[in-house]
Parts: sequence; structure tokens; C-alpha cells
Amino acid sequence: VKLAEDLATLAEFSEAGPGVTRLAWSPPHIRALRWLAGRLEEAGLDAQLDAAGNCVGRWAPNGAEGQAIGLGSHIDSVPAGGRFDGTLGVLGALAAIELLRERAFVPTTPVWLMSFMDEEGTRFGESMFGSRAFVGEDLDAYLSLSDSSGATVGQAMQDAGFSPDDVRAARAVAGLSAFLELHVEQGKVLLDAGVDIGVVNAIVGLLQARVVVRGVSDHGSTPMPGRHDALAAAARMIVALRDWARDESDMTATVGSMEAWPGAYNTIPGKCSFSVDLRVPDRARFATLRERLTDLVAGIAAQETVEVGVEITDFIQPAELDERLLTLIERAAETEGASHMRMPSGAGHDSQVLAPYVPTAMVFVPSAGGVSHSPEEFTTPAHCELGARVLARVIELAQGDAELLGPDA
Ligand code: HGY
Ligand code: MN
Ligand code: MN
Repeated sequence: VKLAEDLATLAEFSEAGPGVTRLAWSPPHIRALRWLAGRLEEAGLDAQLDAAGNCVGRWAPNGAEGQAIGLGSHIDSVPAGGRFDGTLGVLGALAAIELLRERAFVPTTPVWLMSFMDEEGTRFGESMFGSRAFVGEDLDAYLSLSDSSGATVGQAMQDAGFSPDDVRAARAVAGLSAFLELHVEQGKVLLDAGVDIGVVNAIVGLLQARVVVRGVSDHGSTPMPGRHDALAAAARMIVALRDWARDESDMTATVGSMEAWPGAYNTIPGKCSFSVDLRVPDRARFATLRERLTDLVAGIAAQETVEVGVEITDFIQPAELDERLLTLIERAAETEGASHMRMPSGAGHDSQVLAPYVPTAMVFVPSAGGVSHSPEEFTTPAHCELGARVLARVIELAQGDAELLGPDA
């Protein structure tokens, strides 16, 4: 299979600068999607870009019909990201299909391969646009989000030749009997355990927010008592969020960006805003995050005599993944002689959008050093190929599982 070559080719579609920068709807991303569609056609799939900018390939050899087994992930990246996050799930799925074709394996049901638009959400502040369109979520509000240049999602779509009015046409999840996503782990669990394959049984819930603190701008010589310092208050909130997550065993809290106004060295900031990314694996605690975040920042705001507002920008439920598929993945790994272990995903994925609509599971392969969202991101060619081989085995095994393949298999 040409997986290593395809990964290298795809990595070339990027803005200039370190790592891979292929943001949603950007010219490098659209060029990459068009290259991908061509590559899927070359592999014998019927490929097109749907109304939400998803690249969807359909493999239905010998007129295979009924609900399809879906494979896929995303090929948009974070700024200065790596060359494996998302792309391995898309190109590994392609390699799996090419492996099956080499073995003259003919599935009784179709196999679809999706590359979902804007999984990362870093350009417009909300993630998983393409997979949300694929399951039929209402994206009207999403279309009016804007990026740092002021361009809205709708305008970015039009610039790329897509119509925001057609997004609903991308709904196609009913065509799937199962969905599988191969992904680099983006952590060190497999590395530390010396295990080749992660059988992902749960995905964390993601709460993302923007916190705005308002104080009073004033001269840097203002006496300390009686200041209303928005930046100092925000700093306390950020450390309190970190300490909260530290005190919980499996929670993460990340503040990735912050701005202060007016931003002069000799002026007390009257306004400060920062991003918040909170994650827990279980629904019960996920349901409490919004209120606990609001209480935490309100308490500090009161002590600091400033005002605070919290805007939730992303709220994606944790997902429990499908037991039957997990068992198939374990058997597939064993067929390939690979060690495997069950584990949750600390990163968010399109799979958690699909999981409420169709049996879904994920396969992890190790990340070197656990590093991701960085030009240093790396997974060995052997692990990349193993991931593809495991997907191919799951497709073979699933064919025998009439129950899994849906009623009309
Ligand atoms: O943020 C995440 O976990 C994913 O990489 N979008
Ligand atoms: Mn990512
Ligand atoms: Mn990803």
C-alpha cells in the first residue's frame, strides 16, 4: 500500500511555516480535498465533495448494497499542526480498502470513506462542522461564526465554491450500519504500556468557552488598593481552572489563548478574555462543568471587584463506543498479531458526533512521545500500516456479523 507516500503527499498541502497548517475551507484544505477525491477514484471508489465540504468516497463492488460500513476522520489541521492527526484515519482507511482489493476481498455491503470538514474548529471557534452536517445537526448558528479576519463560515464556504444554503444535503448517516475511525493517540498511554493498538471505548466530552473579564483601565501608577485589574483577575481564574483539573483524576483544563486591553505596559488592563477547554470522560460530571466553571470565575471576579462573562462556544457530549465493534477490533488486532488494550480518548473526534446515530468505535496507534498538534507529531510507518491492516480485518470480520451490518445486509 502507498500509505507512507500518500501521507507525505497530503502533508504538502499547507500554508507556509512550521508543521502543517491546513485550516477549514482554506485554499490548501480545498486543494487537499480535491486531491483526495482523485486519489479515492483511482482506488476504485466513487468520490465527491458533499454540500458541507466533506469528501465522501463510496466503494460498492459487484453492486454491494444496503447500509455501508463507514471509515474516516478529517484532514483539516490546527495551525502549525502535525502530519498524522486526522490524515492517518482518512489515508489509513484508503490503505485498508486497497489491501482488501489486493486480497480480492469483496464485501457484501458498501464501504464508505469520509474526510469530515473542520473537525478542529480552530479557525471559527466551533468544531466538527462536517460530521455534524453528516448526522443532520442544525448548523444555522455555526454558519455565522467568523474567523479572526471577520470572514464568516458562510463566506468561507462561498469562496471555496460551496453554498451555505445546501448544508442540509450532507446528511447521510442513515446510510451507515457502523463507523470506525483510526487515529493517532495524541497521548502516551500506548507508548508507556508498550502496546500497539488502542481499542477506544469512550471519548471525552468537550466544553469550550470564552471568558471575558471587565475591570477598569487606569494609569500604571494607580495605588494597589481599589484597582479593578482584569488581567490579574483572569490570571487567578486560569490557575484556579488548572488546579481544579489537577485535583480530578481524569479531567483536563486548558487555556490556550488570552488577550488583554489596552495592552500597554503602563496601563491597568480594563478587559481580558481567554479561551477555556474542559474535558471529562463521563456524562454525569460533564453535565456539571458549565455551572462549576461559571461559579469558579464568578467567585474570583467578586474578590477582585471585576465583572466576568462566560460564553460557551462548544459543547460536545462524551461518547460510549460500541461493544460489538470493540470486540471486532480486538479480534482484528489479534489476527494481525498486535498487542491491544481498551482505553478512553482524551482528544475529541468526529466519532463522538456519529456515536449517538450509528454504532461507532475508534482504533488508536501510538504517537511518538505522545506529542500532537505540533510539527513534532510522529507515528512510525509500521504503526500506520498496522492501523490500516486492523481496519481491513474489521471490515472482513464485520461481513460475517449480519446483526452489525444492519437490517438490510
Ligand atoms: O481538540 C481535540 O481534541 C481534537 O484534536 N480536535
Ligand atoms: Mn486535532
Ligand atoms: Mn484529530
